[in-house]
Amino acid sequence: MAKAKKKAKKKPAARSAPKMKLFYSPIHGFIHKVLVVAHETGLWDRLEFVPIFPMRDGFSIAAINPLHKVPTLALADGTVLYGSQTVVEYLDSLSRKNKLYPKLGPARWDALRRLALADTMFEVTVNVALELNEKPMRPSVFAWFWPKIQRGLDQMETDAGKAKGFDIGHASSLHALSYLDRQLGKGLPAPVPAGYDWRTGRPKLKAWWNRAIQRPSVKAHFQKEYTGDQSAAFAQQKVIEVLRAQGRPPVIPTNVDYHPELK
Ligand SMILES: N[C@@H](CCC(=O)N[C@@H](CS)C(=O)NCC(=O)O)C(=O)O
Repeated sequence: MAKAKKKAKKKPAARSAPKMKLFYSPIHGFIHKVLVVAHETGLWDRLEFVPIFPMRDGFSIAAINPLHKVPTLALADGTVLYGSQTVVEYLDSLSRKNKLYPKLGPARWDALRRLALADTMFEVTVNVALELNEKPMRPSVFAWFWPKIQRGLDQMETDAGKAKGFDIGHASSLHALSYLDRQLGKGLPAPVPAGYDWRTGRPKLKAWWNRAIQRPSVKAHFQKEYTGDQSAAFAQQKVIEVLRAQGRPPVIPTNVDYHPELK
């Protein structure tokens, strides 16, 4: 008699690791370095996205990050990481698929230099954008910061001529250039020329950008409207979950980090 077929043992359902919470600003016309890294490293599905609008009432994350800045990453055990450089390096360290930080050696130092260049250009552009809210605006701010952006763009043009692969410096360059595009699109005062486009006179950087924005890690979020929950209630619930994981009272301070005059 044929042996009775052994009943296939039912495999216990694979327990999926609890997700990390990424508090970030879901501006769709902007290429987020952290999102690019999450996608490139294969960790996208391990993240729960929590939209934060740092200047709006009800969105304070000061209870879990004293700086109240995005991006902020909360791990399942309540550990909180902030500073985009910390967050991206942490994600990269988890990656089994693809690493964006080259191994120790000249390629790593070059990637870190380009990361610093682009991150600082981004921060300079943020300062410029904040100045737009001042009444009156201080012309000295634009005069001081604009040459840094221009020289940074020229360095990016040189770097684009030698670009190989895609590393953390490249992810940050997309972040800085897309944010600059966003601000230029709104119009910036002198000495920024009207209608300025960083692509003019920088053919290598332009060609690199055109190629890089075709990457799935960029297409996954760039120019895509965020469709998830963007409410303050959702953001607060997620901050409370982090506080609980830390064993702290789930209380969110109200009316902090709210600047109605800033956009
Ligand atoms: N150096 C920080 C800068 C982050 C940053 O400036 N984030 C802005 C949003 S683009 C922010 O959260 N601003 C709110 C605030 O400063 O209160 C990083 O790289 O993470």
